[in-house]
Amino acid sequence: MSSRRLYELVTDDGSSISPYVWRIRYALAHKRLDYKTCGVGFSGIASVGPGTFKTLPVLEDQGRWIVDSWAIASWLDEKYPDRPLIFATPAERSAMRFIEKWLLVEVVTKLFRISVLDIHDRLRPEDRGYFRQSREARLGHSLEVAHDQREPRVAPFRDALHPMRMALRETPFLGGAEPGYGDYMAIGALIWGGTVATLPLLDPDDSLREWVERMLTLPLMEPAPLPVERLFGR
Ligand SMILES: N[C@@H](CCC(=O)N[C@@H](CS)C(=O)NCC(=O)O)C(=O)O
Repeated sequence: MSSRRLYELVTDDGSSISPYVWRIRYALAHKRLDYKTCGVGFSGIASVGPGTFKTLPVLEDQGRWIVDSWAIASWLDEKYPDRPLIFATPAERSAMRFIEKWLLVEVVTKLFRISVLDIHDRLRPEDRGYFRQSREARLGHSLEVAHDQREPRVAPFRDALHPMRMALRETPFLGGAEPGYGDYMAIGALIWGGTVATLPLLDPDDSLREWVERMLTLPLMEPAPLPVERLFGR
């Protein structure tokens, strides 16, 4: 039985909803490492491990505690160099850091504004007050105002994904012939959005659909993290 544990952010019904956790779930599958998951709400983060962590994911592996998805991905390669590498070269690692920042600014932030009330409504009751207060401070207005403004924000979110559509015309994955950490980060954001959003985030005819289907049905990731219809509306 695995002693490796991934602490992940969960909703009231136990769904895993952090984009940062999803990329690590894919990264662990890439490394062919088994693990158990421990679902935590926002108010439970302070009780994980030594009690000093502020965010999830956190990985506990053979007595070591690692916080932050980038640190976890880097550590997995360092600790398990004989398994498939997440960052095969320093140049790939740097390029992935750029994609991570691009996704944060162009994709995660846009998804957050579209679905922030939907996230709130899915949280455990004890997490909702903290989430509302911290996210309203970040937004500068209420979650309800963000919700009312969400529909015109969907088209700019879809447009932001265009560099991915262009790259995926040339290769089946952002990583080329095989999926890589760029794919894991990107699909992680879409799984998070698709799990919580109460409107279809992507057009059913979006050319990204084939890649989304490939990423959601990777044999390494069984069962599929999300039904593809959750993202496309049909
Ligand atoms: N840079 C961190 C970001 C992780 C992060 O922001 N996680 C969120 C959940 S999606 C979190 O734990 N937030 C805690 C809070 O807002 O109190 C990483 O890559 O792991």
